[in-house]
Amino acid sequence: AHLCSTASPVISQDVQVQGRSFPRDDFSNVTAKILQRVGANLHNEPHHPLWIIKERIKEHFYSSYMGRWGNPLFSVHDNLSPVVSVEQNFDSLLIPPDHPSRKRGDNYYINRSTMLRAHTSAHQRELVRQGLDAFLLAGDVYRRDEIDSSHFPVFHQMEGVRLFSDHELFSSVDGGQHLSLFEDSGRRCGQKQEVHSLEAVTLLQFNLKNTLTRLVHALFGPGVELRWVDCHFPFTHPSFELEVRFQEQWMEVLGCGIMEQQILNSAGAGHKAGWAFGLGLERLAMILFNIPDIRLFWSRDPGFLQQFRVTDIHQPISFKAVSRFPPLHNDISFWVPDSFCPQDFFELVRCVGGDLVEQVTLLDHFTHPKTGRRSECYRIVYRHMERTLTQEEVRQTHAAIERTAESELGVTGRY
Ligand code: FA5
Ligand code: MG
Repeated sequence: AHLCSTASPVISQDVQVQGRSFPRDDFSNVTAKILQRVGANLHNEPHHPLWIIKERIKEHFYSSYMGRWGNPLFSVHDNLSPVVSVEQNFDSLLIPPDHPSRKRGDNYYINRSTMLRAHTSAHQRELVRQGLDAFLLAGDVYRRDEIDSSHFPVFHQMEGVRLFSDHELFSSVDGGQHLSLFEDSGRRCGQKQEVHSLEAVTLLQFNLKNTLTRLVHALFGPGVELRWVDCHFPFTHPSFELEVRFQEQWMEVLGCGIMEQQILNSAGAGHKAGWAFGLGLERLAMILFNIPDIRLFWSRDPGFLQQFRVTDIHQPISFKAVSRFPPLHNDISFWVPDSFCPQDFFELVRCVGGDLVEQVTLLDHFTHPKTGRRSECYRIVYRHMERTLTQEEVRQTHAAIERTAESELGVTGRY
């Protein structure tokens, strides 16, 4: 009877998404709550803060990068369906079969072969295959992630890709006509892939970081503090993350890197090399408009949305940081079965607690020395975005979470 079948999906019915029907199997874990958000396309809703940030990024790229005929260099795509094949989301990006990012617990699978995309990178190969050399792609993405003020199971990313031929990359360099993107006897190392020349990677990386630094300065002004962090993605090498200082903390806003050549080869662009990035639109909008909680992007409250009704996207938005209503918290501890995974519990909390839940954190865990049984304790922080919650409301929701965790996840309460 419950909307949220995390542990035991109903095997009988098909999964319906966007008027299409998919057979359910043992991998299906997408919930009705999540499916309701498919098609909301907040990034395409005029005046929504995610739309404004998308439009500002588009404008920046349109006005800063011209093609040979004075046309915008980057084409923009924002209407690709979030329903993708598992092959697109992972294999096409060289993500190995046993890679942790494929875990059923971390993704929304429609079934074993189809899923809600976990990142906009899922479309890199198809757009390169279409012959595009420079594009931006915005869309909704879905992850069973942790729960806090900067993570939400549905969020929005913008992907950017730019490819260069030998000539395009080296023509502006003195003596560049003698340089080449590729090198025969190269070796993979921290700096580069085996097939790339060091000159090519140096210029590509400079172009990538310069492009993104200019974007961040265009969005936030020259005073913004940012830093580059080395990291790893299976589809780029070398790879970096960009962090921006926000409310006394470093907030990760994007991942990027030099595209793995094998992806370009398989997309029919083997004579070019390029970079890619994927940025979080919510994260940038939170910094720009000083929005304290990621759930606010789903608010239908006119008091919130009204503030973004500007006639020109560049008009400064005097967003009054919404006054936050006080939080209430309540802890829950239980014995967990061996099959237990925290993401299943997070999903259940999302289903039962809805948008009242601001954060779930693991407070404590221990293993009984004699029985070997494992116990975990989570703190759930409740806060309504538009009013003060009552103790009674929280108590009822919390009790419902306890009951559902017992019946659906097989945990034994210690309350
Ligand atoms: C990726 O998704 C890579 N596809 C990015 C990429 C693209 C790398 C192209 C290289 C080349 P990551 O999982 O770090 O990486 O997510 C990218 C950004 O999405 C993050 O920096 C963050 O801004 C945002 N993000 C990630 N998870 C969430 C979430 N649960 N809620 C809101 N924003 C999120
Ligand atoms: Mg990351």
